[in-house]
Amino acid sequence: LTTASAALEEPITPPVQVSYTKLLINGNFVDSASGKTFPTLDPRTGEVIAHVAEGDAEDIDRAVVAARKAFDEGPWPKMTAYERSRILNRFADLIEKHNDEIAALETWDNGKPYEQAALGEIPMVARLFRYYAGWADKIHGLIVPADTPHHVQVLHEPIGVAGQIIPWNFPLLMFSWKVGPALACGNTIVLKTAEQTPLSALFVAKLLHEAGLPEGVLNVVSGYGPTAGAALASHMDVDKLAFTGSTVTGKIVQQLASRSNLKPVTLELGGKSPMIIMDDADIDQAVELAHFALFFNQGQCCCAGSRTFVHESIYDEFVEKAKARALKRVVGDPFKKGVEQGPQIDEEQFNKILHFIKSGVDGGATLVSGGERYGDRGYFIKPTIFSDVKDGMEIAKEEIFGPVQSILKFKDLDEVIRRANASRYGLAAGVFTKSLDNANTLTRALRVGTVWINCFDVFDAAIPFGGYKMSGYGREKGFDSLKNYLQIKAVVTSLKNPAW
Ligand code: TXE
Repeated sequence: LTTASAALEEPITPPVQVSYTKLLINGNFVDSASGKTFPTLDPRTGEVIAHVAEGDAEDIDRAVVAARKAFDEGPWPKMTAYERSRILNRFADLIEKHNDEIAALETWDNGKPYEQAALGEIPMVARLFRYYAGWADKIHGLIVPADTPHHVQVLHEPIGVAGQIIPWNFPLLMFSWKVGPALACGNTIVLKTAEQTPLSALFVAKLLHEAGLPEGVLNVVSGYGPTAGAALASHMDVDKLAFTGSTVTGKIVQQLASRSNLKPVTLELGGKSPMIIMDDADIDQAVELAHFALFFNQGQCCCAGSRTFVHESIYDEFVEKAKARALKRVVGDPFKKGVEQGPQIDEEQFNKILHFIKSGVDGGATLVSGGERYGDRGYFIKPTIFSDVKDGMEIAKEEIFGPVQSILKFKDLDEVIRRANASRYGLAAGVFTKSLDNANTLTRALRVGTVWINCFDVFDAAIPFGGYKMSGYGREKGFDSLKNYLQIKAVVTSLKNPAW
């Protein structure tokens, strides 16, 4: 069960320096109130990249005070929408200018392949800010007809100070999904990054200020969840909370929000997304797509196609080909050209994944490839495949969040619909078929926020993304995301002369 490798020799020196490690509060980089720092690690080796200021409740409070002032006194919410739009566009220009540097920082802190960051994610971040720059001056209310002699306006106003908590799997992309729409609507923000990946957000937040963002509008606090994150979720002066992370923590932040000031919450949580391969599929293409759906980003995607359902008539051939593809997957130093898979984010996730692999073996699934760590340092795991996976097994129910593909067999459409929906999650699904009828039936029957037909992981700035069931609620990206950051005010004016 060996794996193609780009050999883990000495790690390549990242072509970037760490410039910012302090908290960004009110437009300035400052130490944490406690003076404490925490290390952020290189997942290739487990070595320290930098020590970063560790924010906690007191720093969150300082950041909220700054965001509150910037909201209440302006100029940000009072500026013309066009001027806000121009600042967001200038920010997108600066991201493009620094694309490779930002990508290197992201790879260093997160472990994702540099090519993926430089050619895919960072350009998408710039695109997303342009998309929301385009919305800034097109957010407007309504005039609605009433039964009585009144002139009725519905105003769409910014919601106020937004608290945003993001994870480590796509640090800057998650930054953009949260910050883009919130700024376009005229809100101010306190953002808490994930403790594993604090670096890239600090770098781009500086660029956003260079683009003309007034001080206090975006405050970035690095720190841990139970301290800084919990303080943000329970702060009485935060008007809205947006969270991406695990379902367990999503429940906690929702409770904190309701126990404090009832701030509205949107949650983007875990998943166990089905990837359904019908019997009419081109097997080679299906294998490649299902491989991508699961292994992309080291398997660390909330929407990973982590239950590969394959029709019984093509099952054996599919498993053989999936194995061949997994064995060819190039694992190694993510800065090296051609590397498809870098390390997992940290030791905790690494151990969690190895636990699930053991559980798959103990539970009776057939280990087809991988199944162990790769190399002898850092957090690399061999691309792993299980066949003969049954619905009741832990690996078929829980979010593994790693490079572990579970292949399940099905007989007919009704059966696969029932089994695909028998999950407490409902984030996404993939469907691979040449039949329009199969595609239409599955699309309507699957209880998920996104259905990808003959594709997977297509993330356009304009396409809404979010979950059904315990994958959360609210949508990010697209027009729908703006609704998370707007208040609605009805203005009813008595008409003196209704006829006119
Ligand atoms: O998540 P957490 P973790 C899933 C995935 C992964 C698992 C655990 O299955 O293996 O979650 O990862 C902050 N109050 N996803 O532990 O805890 C935390 O600091 C407020 C899916 O990293 O949810 C970080 O900023 N905030 C996922 C963020 O929450 C708290 C992406 C996410 O951390 C907090 C990541 C608290 N009490 C993991 N505790 C996706 N949906 O894409 C933690 N945080």
